[in-house]
Amino acid sequence: DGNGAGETGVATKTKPKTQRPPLYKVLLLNDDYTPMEFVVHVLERFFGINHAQAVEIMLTVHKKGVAVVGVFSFEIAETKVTQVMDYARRNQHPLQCTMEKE
Ligand code: TYC
Repeated sequence: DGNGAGETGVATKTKPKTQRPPLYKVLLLNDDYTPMEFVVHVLERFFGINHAQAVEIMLTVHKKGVAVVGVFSFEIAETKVTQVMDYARRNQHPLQCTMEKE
């Protein structure tokens, strides 16, 4: 069963591996045109982030170029990216949102 070194000899132990689902980081990218207030609104609306935290994250993206806005299962991350991209496009802003495996 993987917990011995044969009928005789030195005993070994194999650790049972707990299966965890892979997680995905959702990233927001900086650009020169999307208004700061729009980005703050997106963070509040689609990620449930409070106003003060949303301003902080927006400024991090503005200064550093990118920031992680949340970590989710594949399906939730994909939904967030689609929602943000659709909402930005509907409002004619070039805001980019993407995801990557953690
Ligand atoms: N750089 C934008 C500006 O100066 C603001 C901005 C912040 C845009 C974060 C996108 O993900 C972003 N208006």
